[in-house]
Amino acid sequence: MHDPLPDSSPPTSDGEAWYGAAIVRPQRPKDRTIRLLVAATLVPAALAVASPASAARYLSTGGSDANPCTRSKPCRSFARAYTVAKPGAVVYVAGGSYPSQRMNVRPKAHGPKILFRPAGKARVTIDSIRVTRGSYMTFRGFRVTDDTFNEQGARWITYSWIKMRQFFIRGADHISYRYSEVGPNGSDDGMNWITAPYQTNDTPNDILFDHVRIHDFKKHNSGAHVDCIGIDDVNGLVIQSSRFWNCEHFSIIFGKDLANGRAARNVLIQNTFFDCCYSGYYSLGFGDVEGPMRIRFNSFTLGVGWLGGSVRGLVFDSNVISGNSSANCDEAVWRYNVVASGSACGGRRAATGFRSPPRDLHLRVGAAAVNYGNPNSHPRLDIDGQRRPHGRRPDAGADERH
Ligand SMILES: [Ca+2]
Ligand SMILES: [Ca+2]
Repeated sequence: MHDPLPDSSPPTSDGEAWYGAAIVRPQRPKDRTIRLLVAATLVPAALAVASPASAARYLSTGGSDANPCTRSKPCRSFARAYTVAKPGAVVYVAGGSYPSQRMNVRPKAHGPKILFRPAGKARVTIDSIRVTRGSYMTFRGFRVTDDTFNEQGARWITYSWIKMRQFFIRGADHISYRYSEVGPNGSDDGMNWITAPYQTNDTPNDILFDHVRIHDFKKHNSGAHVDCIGIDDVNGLVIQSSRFWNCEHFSIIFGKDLANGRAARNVLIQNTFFDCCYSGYYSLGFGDVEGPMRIRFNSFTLGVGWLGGSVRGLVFDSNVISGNSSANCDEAVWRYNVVASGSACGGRRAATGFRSPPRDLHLRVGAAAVNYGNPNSHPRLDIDGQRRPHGRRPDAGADERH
């Protein structure tokens, strides 16, 4: 019922269309963060030309880690290339299929990040990327067959334009996923997780998902509970301009880490389409939340629900939600929300005005959400990268109608 998945080929300079093609009209990058992203990917290349200190390195499936990772003598493993590369270097990866890459390396003390990318338009497939220890690295434009796994020794890692099956963030800090795609899961009922490593207090800090598509986390075996993401112990998490669909139970379940008792705090979720679910009841399920958690300018095809834990500091601001229970009104601060059925908790009761749900949650002409969003505080851009507000006030939901 959704658009075909995008081509997994490495992105071109017009990569924005790769993300946008299936769900939104392609937009030029207008967002400052996107411009910075583009700048960040260009700067290392410029340095590589200008300065031998950040000379390019090369990898190929036929290379050897006894080599210096030069063009004529390429290396074989990502870890070896990282070790010999200087901050800001580009590592060009020749086409082909690479086995799992474990980064257990001496971390660089500072950036700019070392960029791993396909050489030219090569197609590069990697079984998995596991960062056990390492810092300041960007993986860009690869297909990862299995997972990307950030362990507690991982710092300042970016995944950009990566198509993968699953991700794990377990105690790692400063981890970004941008313009990437996650899913579908496999027959083992796997799901994505953000929390401390097993039986530790090592909270993951400063995590970003920006323009990420997470979908098709299904239950394959009876009795399994499968969500698109499980989030327990995390401090500092932003999920924005992203899209969830075909999650079995919930899009996101917030809970408490069983070992250390900590839950999510300092969370912002904005400009995201949540289409939910196969057999679950809620887009967002709140088991435990320490807060603050701000959920603003999102569009939901299903409601949100409390699961019986301790939930504090939750604000719902300027969302469009298909249904909501009046019992939720006292559990959070609600303002400027549009709710189609049930209680809007002081907001507006009206049809969602979605253009073509579940696939397309942009707003129709005349939708009640148009010009109903919070006029005093809002994201500068919408899910499409279009400016807010358009007209006299911002629109509720992820889409600002232009
Ligand atoms: Ca508006
Ligand atoms: Ca828009």
